[in-house]
Amino acid sequence: MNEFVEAPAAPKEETWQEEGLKRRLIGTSVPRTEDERLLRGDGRFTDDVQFAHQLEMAVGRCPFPHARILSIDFSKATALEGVKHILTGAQVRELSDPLTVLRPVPGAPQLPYYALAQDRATYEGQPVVSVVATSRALAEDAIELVEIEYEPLPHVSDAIEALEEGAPLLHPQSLDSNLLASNSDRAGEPEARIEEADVVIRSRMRIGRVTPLPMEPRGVVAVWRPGARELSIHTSTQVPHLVRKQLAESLRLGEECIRVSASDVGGGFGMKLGVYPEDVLASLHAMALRRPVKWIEDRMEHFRASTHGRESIHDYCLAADAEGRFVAMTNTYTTDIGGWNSPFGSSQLSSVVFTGPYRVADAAVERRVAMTNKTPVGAYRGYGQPEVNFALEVLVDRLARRLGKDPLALREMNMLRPEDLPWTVPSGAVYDSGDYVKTLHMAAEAVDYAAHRGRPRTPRADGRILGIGLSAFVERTGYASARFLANRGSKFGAHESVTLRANRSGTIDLYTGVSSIGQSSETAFAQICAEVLGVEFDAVRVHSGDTATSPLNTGAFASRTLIAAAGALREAALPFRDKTLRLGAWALGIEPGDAVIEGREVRHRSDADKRVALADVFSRAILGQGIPHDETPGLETSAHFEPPSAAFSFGTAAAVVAVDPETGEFEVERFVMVHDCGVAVNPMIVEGQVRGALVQGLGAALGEELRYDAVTGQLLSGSMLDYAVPRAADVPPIELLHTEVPSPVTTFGVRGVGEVGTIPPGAAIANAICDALADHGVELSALPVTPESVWRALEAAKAAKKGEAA
Ligand code: SMO
Repeated sequence: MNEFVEAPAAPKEETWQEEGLKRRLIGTSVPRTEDERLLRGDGRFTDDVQFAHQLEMAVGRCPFPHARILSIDFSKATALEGVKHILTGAQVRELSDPLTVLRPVPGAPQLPYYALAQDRATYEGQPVVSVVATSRALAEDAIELVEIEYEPLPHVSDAIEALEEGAPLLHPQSLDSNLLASNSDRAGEPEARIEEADVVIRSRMRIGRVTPLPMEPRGVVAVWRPGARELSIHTSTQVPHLVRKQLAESLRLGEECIRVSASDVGGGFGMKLGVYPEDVLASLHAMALRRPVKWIEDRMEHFRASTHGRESIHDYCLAADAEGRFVAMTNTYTTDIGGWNSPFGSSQLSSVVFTGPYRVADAAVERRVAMTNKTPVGAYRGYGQPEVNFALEVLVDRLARRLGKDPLALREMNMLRPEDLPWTVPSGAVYDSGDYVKTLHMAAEAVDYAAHRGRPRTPRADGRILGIGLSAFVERTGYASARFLANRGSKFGAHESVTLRANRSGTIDLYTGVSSIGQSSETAFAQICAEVLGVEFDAVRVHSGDTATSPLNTGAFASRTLIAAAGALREAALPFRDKTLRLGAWALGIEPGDAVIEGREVRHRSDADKRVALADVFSRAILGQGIPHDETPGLETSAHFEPPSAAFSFGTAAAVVAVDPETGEFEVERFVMVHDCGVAVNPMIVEGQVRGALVQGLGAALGEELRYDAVTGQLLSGSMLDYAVPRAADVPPIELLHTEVPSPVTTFGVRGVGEVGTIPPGAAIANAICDALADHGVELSALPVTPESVWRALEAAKAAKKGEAA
């Protein structure tokens, strides 16, 4: 059992009544504040930021998966007119320190990942040289003229092979194998239970490598004012304050010298979590040249230069008694982290939720982090949770077939009940609350599961067989306490923070370090703030993602922003409200207890004639005029809030798939998602978040995959021509249903919702296909699921049957 246990779920205080909140805005589909500017083309993305005298950077990248750099000759490039500055690995080493990791893998050494490769590059796409010129095109021309002599070295692309004896070593100076680290968690005696079990299902499940693929690629504009000692960075990031910290470390500057701002961010999905080599390079060039330097990642670069996601191999064991009761579960998994430790490190969430929504007391998990000669893998929406959901939920159906049980009944029998919660899983995480079985039944009902189970699996007129698949999940949203993170070496906290400031126009400025990445935090924060203050929604203006104006915070990831920010908003708004009431009451000559804020006024609770405009009250505070003698001037509050624990969202998805038993072709005819994010602050935003993530989950389930050539180690699907991201017409119809069990560990009972949709699609679809083809004996063990993989599984099943017959 892990010694670092999260705080157990505390009983929820009755926030609503206690504070006289009316639930006027929380729970309402207020139109998004962000849409006005985005739909008018008035968004401001990194490439929209322009400075006078700005120069542009291009990066030369290693074309091999693994190579020694013998020499770099840039004399021809320097001679090109318009070329201003060139950096190579040797200079970078003199001027900066290696990139740091925000969440190091416990037990892993710090690898010397410099912004440019030193003597060796360990993945295709690793930056080797950077050039700044008067235009991007010129900088790219100059890169072509840099002569780099490489000696290609033996490489390893497969994570399992990388851990075998004799595999080429990636970082012999720091590691004597390609195992970066391994960690395990356990509870009870799973091995003994497996010995005694009636049925044991063991399988290797493979999750393909994918790319998060935000619409806006990465980008950075660096401006250095030497006289002011101020480095100003505009960048497309989820975590401005964390990028500032990491840049300070690599550039050997004090944090006070760096300002990081993100305006609109065109999607992050986990990939924009922390500093990348190009951020350091643009800064070094800007500091050397004393001119603004911009770098915008192009789409071809993006496929190699930005972190990938998911690739992992899970060796699961699921043991049950004859009735189908789970008696033990183990998962030993290898996760591929690529050629260097990524800025965010490798996910631990596969280890946290590997037992899913099930009651299993004897369980063990082991994570092995393997290094391969491929682009580093980092966080990607759901970050470890879609991976184990696929593996476990496919095996639950396999167990049902083995036992001749109904997959729905098997799940229901094993699911944790509301009264079992809070429930501590082997990693020490605590599932806070929820009704898992209810979502299972809702999903089954929505797809008419009962009628389907009674029907024989015969082909329809079009030759296709219908199957139904379920996938149930529990998702960690938010983080456990800072104490929990500290014990695992994390370099960030678990809190969120806001500052509220009154304006003389009777409005409120709200400052947050959370950047606006499409999650609609500007709208949701204004809703909560206005709700607590009693003002109108549009009286609150949210200012996002600038380290110079916002209190220190954590950032937008791990479905965590609202989990923590809801508390910070409440704790900043309550004293703000109280002071407004005191000053308003003083102006009206009434008792503060009789004053209320309504719309743009402070009024007497029952005497409508006694009213004063908020603009007047706020002006008094700002000027220090016309306020009680014992009050200080000013009206501004800040709060930092850390929830006692993470909140776990949950739900069930169901897919109806029609499969051709000859060709393996299939179509997802229906896809139902039932989920619970606790109290929905804005149901329309929730729906948008779930749909968006479902599309990413469906993409990874149905065809997206970054494949590397087995011989050359080169990325084969590294462009939009080769990478099968779904288009609108490829997405099956999606039906959404919700339940609303408030979380006892968060303010207002919210749970996170940004990532949940990525989790269940793979297993639901694979299970539906295996259900349709159950009479053929087809089993699936890998993502993505494609007509080819189904056809191969059909052929394998045929061959196995023939073997049995012979
Ligand atoms: S994968 Mo996320 O942005 O924590």
